[in-house]
Amino acid sequence: MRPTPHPRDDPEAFRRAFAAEIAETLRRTPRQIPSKYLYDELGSALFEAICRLPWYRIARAESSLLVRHARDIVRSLSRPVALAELGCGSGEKIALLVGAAGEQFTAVHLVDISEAALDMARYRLQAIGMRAIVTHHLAYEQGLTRAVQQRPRHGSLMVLFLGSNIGNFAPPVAREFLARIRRSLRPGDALLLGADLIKPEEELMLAYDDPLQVTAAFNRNLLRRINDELGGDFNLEAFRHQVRWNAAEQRVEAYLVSLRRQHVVIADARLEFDLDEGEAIWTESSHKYDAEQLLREGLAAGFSGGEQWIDQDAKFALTRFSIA
Ligand code: AVI
Repeated sequence: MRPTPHPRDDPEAFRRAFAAEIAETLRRTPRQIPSKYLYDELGSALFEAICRLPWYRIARAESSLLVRHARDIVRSLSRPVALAELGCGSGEKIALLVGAAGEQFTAVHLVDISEAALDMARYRLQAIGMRAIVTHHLAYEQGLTRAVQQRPRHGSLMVLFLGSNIGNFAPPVAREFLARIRRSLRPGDALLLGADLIKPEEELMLAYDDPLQVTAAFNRNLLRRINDELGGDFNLEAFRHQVRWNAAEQRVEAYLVSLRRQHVVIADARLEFDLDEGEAIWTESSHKYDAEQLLREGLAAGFSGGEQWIDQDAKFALTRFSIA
């Protein structure tokens, strides 16, 4: 995966990469917009709101597992322990783990593409007395490389990849990503993976098509973003948010469905196309796993074993993969 330049580092390069990518994905059948573009400033705020919705249980289930099992999660790691979270966001989860583990961590590496998120995460960890905090304003893989290069010479490193972010990767990409993490670690290290599990379709529909329509706004914001940043002329009112459970692929798929026949122009992507009434643009996939399947994925990626903590009610699993 080639990383997209970050808008703050080089806005022009980011705009060009964004335009080129959607010019290609919107020509596919079905038309698509990559889900990574959901997270501009407004999209990230809407996602934070989603995490507080009663129907979207991932964030709350994961936080309570982290607090409840923090000591067990770190117990078998070789001392001293350093942590590295890929996609730390505002640092809420790593701070919960650090606070509940009753452990002095040698360093905490925070990786995120949002500088604002990194500032917030640093502040949160400092507030609970953590001193050795290293921030990496980078995409996951580059941040992982940097954290591994700077890890303390002794002891272990536990990488955290939480929030079911793994679910937004297509399975082959997820597999390669786990293997990539494994290759950067050494015996005694671990990966803590948070992943949402398969659950009844009605629960998934409520989680991804909530009655307050926050998720619909999060999805439609993609079109607003394309209009603002790439000279698009999407009429936001002419699209509705739709989610489908694809049982064969074990994923929730999100779409923006055109409510009528319409013509769309995206000036900066040099793209014009017609949408039929009912035609859908595919914007996101959230893959759901089986708990045993997660363990198998970890073994296939080269980890030697996995221990799991599961919220059976919310159906969410934390898995710590180890390396013997
Ligand atoms: C960030 N990611 C794991 C979320 C998910 O569940 O796929 C994004 C999301 N999309 C709609 N609601 C939440």
